Amino acid sequence: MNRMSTQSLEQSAAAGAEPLKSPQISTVVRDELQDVPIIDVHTHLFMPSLGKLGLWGIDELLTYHYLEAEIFRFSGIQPEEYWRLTKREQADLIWRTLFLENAPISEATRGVAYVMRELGFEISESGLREAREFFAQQDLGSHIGRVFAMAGISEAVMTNDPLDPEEGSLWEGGATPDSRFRAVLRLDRILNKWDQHWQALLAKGYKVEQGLGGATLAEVRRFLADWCARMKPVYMACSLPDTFQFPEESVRGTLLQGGVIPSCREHDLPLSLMIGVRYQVNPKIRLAGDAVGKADLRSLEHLCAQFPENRFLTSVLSRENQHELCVYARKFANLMPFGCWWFLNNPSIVEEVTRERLEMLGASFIPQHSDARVLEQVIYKWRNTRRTLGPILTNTFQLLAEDGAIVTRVQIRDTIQRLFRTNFERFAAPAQVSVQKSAS
Ligand code: RAT
Ligand code: ZN
Repeated sequence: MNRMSTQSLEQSAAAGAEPLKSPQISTVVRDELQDVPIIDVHTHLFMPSLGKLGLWGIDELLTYHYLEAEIFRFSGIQPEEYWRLTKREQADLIWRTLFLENAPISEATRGVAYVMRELGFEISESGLREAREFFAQQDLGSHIGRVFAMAGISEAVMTNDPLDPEEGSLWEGGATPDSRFRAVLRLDRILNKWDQHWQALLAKGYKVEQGLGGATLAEVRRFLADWCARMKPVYMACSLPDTFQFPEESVRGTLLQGGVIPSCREHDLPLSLMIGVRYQVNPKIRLAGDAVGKADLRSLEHLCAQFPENRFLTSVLSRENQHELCVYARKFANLMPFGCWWFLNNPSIVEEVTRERLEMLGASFIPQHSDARVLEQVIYKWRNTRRTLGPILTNTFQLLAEDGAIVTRVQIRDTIQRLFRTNFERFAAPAQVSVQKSAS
């Protein structure tokens, strides 16, 4: 329950404007972090009308690829053998090995242990059985509402691939929107795997050529325009390898420059670049088989400088690239760093990266996204983010107070709102935000 509703607005405004003493700051930060309704700016969750694409429940939590990476380290099972098991058998094996025979101390296992506890189940043989019974009884629509409330998020931004045959046809059939979910036009198949996917565009009536000749770029823009109309995305997005370069004489370089970047301008959408994946260094373990590499962020410099009217949301996977990303954000206001992505989403690294960002950028970045693939993961991922960020923000405001500035609840609240909501809202849709402001 939001504490604001229990106080009169005048009282709370007056109370919020009082100078805080240094020891009060940690309580205020903790409360404000608890109250902010977070926009989760990048997930792999799906609204209910996208059917089976949306994963939820204990068997999905246990077979998350972050945990699959760990099962091969703790059990002697070979990948070929693991993939032959049913999902339930895989979940049984992971439960037994990573939770009962070993202490679940990694970030990914500790997260599941927390979700189990929050839902009232033990880490035991019977705990798994009871959790399965519980999930079998849930109605998805209301379960989503409860999970979002437990996580403290108001909206989850999805990852929507128009060329995924299952997903694409659901959208084409008119998937019912859900105000708790926002769409994102994900372009990996087009930008990274054009040779395997250009014919899917051709089959849908877009006159594209494999060699990008003729009207290909205009037709790619028409394809994107049609999907913007259908999905109403909040941004377009692509993950990119550590070897990513821009400008580059390559299919991706040409499609970016002549297709995607102008299309983002035309529809007034940011482009999200997630840079630094070394795809499939171990294909045998499937989704868990990607790794990380340090990227050359001059590509980002060139994009931001060459296209000042475009906006780039950016997450970089390598720890070594984080400082450089902050430096570029200081040079280019059309660059918005976001999240501690994938292998970075561990408290030790989130702490380091967030401190660096606060020191270099103030509150002008988006500290985290969940990347949740299974609904209930938002419960632990956002809890952990709040827990790690509380002391960092407290320290930031305590230093400010020690340096003689007046620190108030209002100031702390505004900062937290910026970090977890308004930086994204403004960056994703600056026109809408200014319309709302002038109307109020
Ligand atoms: O974190 C993950 O789950 C990765 O497998 C990727 O999906 C990554 O987040 C991405 O969006 O490409
Ligand atoms: Zn992701």
